[in-house]
This record gives sequence, C-alpha cells and structure tokens, in this order.
Amino acid sequence: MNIQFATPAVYWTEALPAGNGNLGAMVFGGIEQEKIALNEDTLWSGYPREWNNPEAKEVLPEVRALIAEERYSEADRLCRKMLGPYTQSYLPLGNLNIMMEHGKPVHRGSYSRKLDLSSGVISIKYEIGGVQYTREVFASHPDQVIAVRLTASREGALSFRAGLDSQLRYRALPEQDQYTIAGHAPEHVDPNYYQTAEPVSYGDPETAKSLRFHGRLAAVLDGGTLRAGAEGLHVSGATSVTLYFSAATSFDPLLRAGSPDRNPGEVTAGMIRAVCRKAYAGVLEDHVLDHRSLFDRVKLHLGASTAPADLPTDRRIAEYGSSDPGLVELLFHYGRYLLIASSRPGTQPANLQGIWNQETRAPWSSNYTLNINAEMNYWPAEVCNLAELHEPFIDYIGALAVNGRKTAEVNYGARGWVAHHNSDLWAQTGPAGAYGDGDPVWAFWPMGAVWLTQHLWEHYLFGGDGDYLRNMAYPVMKDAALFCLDYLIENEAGELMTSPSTSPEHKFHAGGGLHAVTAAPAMDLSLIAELFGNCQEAALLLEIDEEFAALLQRTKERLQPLRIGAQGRLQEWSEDYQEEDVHHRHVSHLVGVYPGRLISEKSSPELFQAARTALEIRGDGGTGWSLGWKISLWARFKDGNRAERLVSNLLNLVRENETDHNRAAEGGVYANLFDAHPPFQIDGNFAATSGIAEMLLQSHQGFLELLPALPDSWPEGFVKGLRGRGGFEVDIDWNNGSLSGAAVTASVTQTCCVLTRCNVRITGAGNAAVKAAVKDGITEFTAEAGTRYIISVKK
Ligand code: FUC
Repeated sequence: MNIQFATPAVYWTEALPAGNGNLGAMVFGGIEQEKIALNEDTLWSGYPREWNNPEAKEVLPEVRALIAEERYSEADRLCRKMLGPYTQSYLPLGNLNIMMEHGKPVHRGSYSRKLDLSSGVISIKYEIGGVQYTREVFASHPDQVIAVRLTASREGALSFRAGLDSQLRYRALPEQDQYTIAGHAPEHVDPNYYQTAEPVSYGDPETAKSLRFHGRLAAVLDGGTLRAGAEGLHVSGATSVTLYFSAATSFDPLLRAGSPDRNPGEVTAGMIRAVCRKAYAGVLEDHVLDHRSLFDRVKLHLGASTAPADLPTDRRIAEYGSSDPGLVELLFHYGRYLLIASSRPGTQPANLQGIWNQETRAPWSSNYTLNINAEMNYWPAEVCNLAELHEPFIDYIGALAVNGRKTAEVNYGARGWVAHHNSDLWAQTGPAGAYGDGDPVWAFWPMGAVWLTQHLWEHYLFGGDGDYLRNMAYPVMKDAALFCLDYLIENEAGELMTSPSTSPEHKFHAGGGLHAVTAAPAMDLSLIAELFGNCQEAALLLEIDEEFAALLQRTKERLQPLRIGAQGRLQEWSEDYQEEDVHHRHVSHLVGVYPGRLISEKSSPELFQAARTALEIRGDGGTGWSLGWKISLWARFKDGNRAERLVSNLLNLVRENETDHNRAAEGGVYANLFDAHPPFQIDGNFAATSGIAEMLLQSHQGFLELLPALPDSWPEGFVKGLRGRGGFEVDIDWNNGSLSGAAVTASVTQTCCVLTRCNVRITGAGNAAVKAAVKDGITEFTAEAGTRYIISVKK
C-alpha cells in the first residue's frame, strides 16, 4: 500500500507527506540534498483581534428591504458594509536540509522513494559506489518528533550536514550539540488573492504580538563524529544516524492566543530530551503501533489489479483504468492516512491543506473555509472508524461558538452564535472581506455555525456518548438554533426565510444583472431544518427543553418550503433563477442529500428526485473537492456507476508545472495523490475516502444499508471495519456484484436494522441462529453489545 517513485521530488506536490497531527513533513528525497519541508499546526499569522462589525446591524434592515424589493445590485453593494477583516494565514515553519557528502550520481536504477501507508513510514534507498544508503522518515505521535534515520551499508560511509531555515523571520543557531531555529510569525498576512502594499507585516521582534516559534534538531550517532556549527549539525564518518526534530509555538490552546509564559524553546527541549533517551528501534516501534492502532481498523479490497507492483504512482494515476481498482483502494486509504497524520486529539483541526503548507501566502490562506471545505475534511472520520480524530474539529467548533456569540450580538443583535464562510486559528467568526473588499457572494454567508453543528450531532449518532451530548454538543447546537430563530424573517406569505444570505459562491441572474445576496437559498433552509430536527431529537433524548423543542417544531413547519423548478430540479434559490454557471463547483442546495439526511428517497421522494435532476444538470466535472462531494451524492442517489465515474474523474493526473492556479482547470490529483483543486487542497482527498465508504455502506435513514451503490467495475471485494450510525461496526463481502456475506458488531445493545436486498440469515454468538423480523425489506434483530453477528445470504 505505497505511494512510490523512482526519482526524487522536484515539486512539493511530488513530495511525500508525514504528520503526527501537530507536526507535518513533506519529504522530497533528493539524493545529494534532501529537503524536508516542515509545518507546525499552530503556526499562523496574527493574534486575536476585533472582527465584529456594529455597522452590520445598522444596515441589516435596509439590506433586507432591498432584497424584498428585488433591488439586488443595491443589496449586494450595501451588504459589503456588513463584512469584517480577512482571516489570518497558516504558515510554513521551515525546512530541514540535509547535504549528503557523497555526490550525486547514483547507481542506475537503484533509487526508490516510497510512503507505506500502513506503517506511516517514508523510505528512500539508493546506491553510490557500492554503498547502500537509506533514509527512513516518520512523524511520531507518541514521541512528538519527526524522526529521520540515515544509514550506510559500509561502516563509516555516512557524512552530511543538516541545517534548518525558514521563509519567516528567524535565527538558526547551534546549542551545545543540537541545532535550533527560532523566529516569529508575521502580525498580519493578507490572502493571496488580495493585493495590498504590505501583504506580509512583521511587528518589532521585541514587542510583536504574533506567535513565536522554535524548532530543535538533534542527532544520535552510530560511529563517526558530530559537531554543531553555525550552519547546522556536521556528521562525519558515521554508519547510521538518527535525526530528531521537534517544534512548538507560543500558542496556548486553552487561551486560544499566544502566551508570553509559553517558551517554545523549552517545549522542544523537553521533547528532544525524552526521545533521545529511547533507542531508535523503540521510537519506530511505538510509532508503528500507534499508527496501526488507527490505520488497521478498516480494510478494503475492490478486486484484482494488473498494475505492476513497482509502477510509480504518477504513472499509475496517468494509466488508471478499470483494471486497476487497487488505485481506488490507495486513494481511499490515503484519506484515512492523511486524517491520522493531520488531526489528533488535542491538535488543531485539519485546515485547507491539512497541516502541509509551503507558502507564506498559501492559496486562500490555507485557512478554515466553512461553506464546504472544513466540513468536508471530517466526512470520513466517523464512517471510517476514526471518531477520535473528529475531536479537534469538535473542540474548534466549541471555540467558534464562544466567539460567535459576540458576533451574533454585535453584528445582528441576535442571540446564539454565528460563523461565516472563513475562519482561522483565532476562531474568527465575523464575515471576512476587509470591511467591503470581499464579494458578498463568498464573504457573506451567515450559516457557518448551522452547518458545523451537524458534526456535533453526527459524532453523537455514531458514538452514542450521552454525556458529550448533554454537556458539549447540545448546548452548542441549541445556541446555533437560537441564532436562526432570531435571524429568520417572514416572507409575504408568512413563511420564514433567511435574509440576507447567499448560495455559497454562486450568483444568479435577475433583472438583467448578476447577483449574490438574496433571501432563502435552499442551502440555508435545509441546514436550518436539519439543525432544528437534530436539536429536537437531542432534547427528547436528554429529556430537557420540551418547550424549546416544540418551538423549533413550529418554526420548522413555517420555513419556506424547498421548491422544484421548471426543469424538475431542486431550486438553488427561492426563485427559479438562471444560475451564473450551470456547472458550478458548489452544490450547496444538495446539502440535505449529503452530508445531510433531510432529503432521502424514503422521507421526501419528490425532493430527492429533484435533487438528483439538479446534480445531473450540474454535470460530472469540477474542482477536486467538487468531484469528491459528487461521489457521495451519487452514492446517496444509489447510482454506483455514476459515483465510480466521479472517482475516475478525480483520478485525473494534474502536474504541478502545468497548473495555472488562476485558470478554472479541472480538478484531479497530483503525483503524490494530493487532491488538486487545483491548487492543492486536502478536502478532496477526504471526500474521496468518505465517498467510497458511502458507496459501500449507508446508515442515514435509520438502518444499515449494505452495498447501496456498488459499481459494475467492482464485481467482487470486501470492506471491513466501517462504522454505521448507532455505533455498529460493519464488514461486507460481495461477489458477482452482489452481497455474499456481512458481519455487524454493536457497541451497545440495541435493535439492528439492515437493508440487504436479498434473503439473509443471522447468526450470533456460538453460531446460534438469531430471531429476525423482516419489514419492508429491512431485517431487524436485537444486537447485544460486543457480539459479532454474521449475516449470510440464503441461496
Ligand atoms: C471556496 C471554494 C473554492 C476553494 C476555496 C478554498 O471558496 O469555492 O473553490 O475551495 O473555498
């Protein structure tokens, strides 16, 4: 299960990623000069500052009036007064550069570079002058370091210099036999699409309010000598050497702010001291055990592949076809690998690039984009049995809720909490857009909180933790609902709608113009209906807030209904407007189909059909993440072949040197299988993984549905360890395109409902037959916690 190459990386998107949730590394594998690009997930520009805008509240009634009068151009213009500052940017920490002192030419054909997803270890091998050189790189979660192990097959043949540098303001210095880098982040970085005279500004080093960072490099030698000099660590005549790198910033997660009391140099010293006390074999073993405890939970086989075992991954992508379902398996597993590497309990959530970023002004600030991308990152977490990796996002939503209460009050005079389309490490909740520079089509969308709280509820649905629901999830969900209660206004028919709002990033034609801001986009109504429903269910379960739940029910009934337009498609806006782009990447109006569960074939067949028609019209193209979303949507529409087509479309090789970021290029993947918007954005990787899972198992309608969207091109295979809502762990085998057997294990004793589309027999502990009832094709039985129930197909 490798991503592999026969040459070093030239571009960053050919390098191999490692991460432990907090530290990220991109390994280029250069022969004479190795470069490992480094990240630390709290290293962002800026510091907490004011983003709320009281003027928003002042113009709100006027914007609403303009929308009611369909004076959309004026509404768009005035809405700019409701914006706040741009968010800050996620930054690169620097590079670990290793200059090998053996020259460059290698023995022909001896070079290999690979990432083994199952162990989480990157290895590089080559031969020079009859000596085998190897490098092994991994990011250890247990030991909180990046480890680089270099070896030579001939005693004493290893000599090199290892240094650190950064694009940020820094000083690199030896410290006894270690080498350190220390610096500070800019106080402000403008987004790459916002042209200003001083896009990157640093404060005075003594008084800057921005974060300080520190990185520390140590070497443990087998043979040879070590000297720490001004340019790095010099190693001569060693046989094997382990380099350990640790990094930290002055960010205090509890304050969600930089703290003068946090000395990152002391933090890195502690980590290095601890790891150097261990033998390398132990560090490696602990890393592999830790990684496997997460990675081994899910297995997938989609049929035999004809791709040669040593085929470089970029060629494999370029040659992808139906004879290589193994590449789809690799894509699926990669999403799990990347989540394990970028999101661990206690770390920051995965941002637009996970944790891997090489640019001071990364595309879209490598921030949290809440109108699709940040949510998408976490779609695979629950279904792929990695629920604890959802926690950083859940914690982050909690932090947004704190800041969002103030924004709700200041910007809207509303109760509850609000978030908009962008956020950052500081948990900005005001709309981005430099107080008027941003186009409201993306900058103004007040439904961030509403979508985010879906994650809180889903985490409960899968995990069933009542204390978490009572103490964390429900209060935050309730507060998001409170904001909606205050934000909704009546239309002429007395129905309730949001105004102003947008259908994220997509404009509509009306009255001869192209506009953004309007009332009641389908996405808002869907998200609100779903949130209210989730709150009602939660209140019932917790036996609290009966009156509030009743109020939500009454309000939900008064929401302006979703509408079906002339072409039979679900309308994106409340009027059947012509859209700006019939193939637009966002499919916001389908949020109730996936990731939501408001619109399903059972609960609302007409809307379900109309949503399908809308997706049909949108087409099978798009940016990487857009293709990823459509995999899951087609899976929910039970069209496996169409879902598989979207997977194939995503396996379109995008070469870095051919990418013009400003061109609306088609999405795909880079040589290292990173999702290409283009540019690189990690969301499409995560959506591919959740989409493939959604093709094999669904559970959003109150039952487990096995193989809901199996394509013809995967006639035989198996998946093991997926999770369904209710906390069921599910294994499925299939043959000749249909189910051949399955197994279900419940985490708590409960009724298990399974849709199998064939007659089945259930056996439980000791192979004993289990009594099951069949209703509407759904098999129901009582599943005792911990017992593995075998579902066999009756011939
Ligand atoms: C939204 C999308 C873009 C991109 C950006 C990060 O603005 O519309 O395609 O993914 O987020």
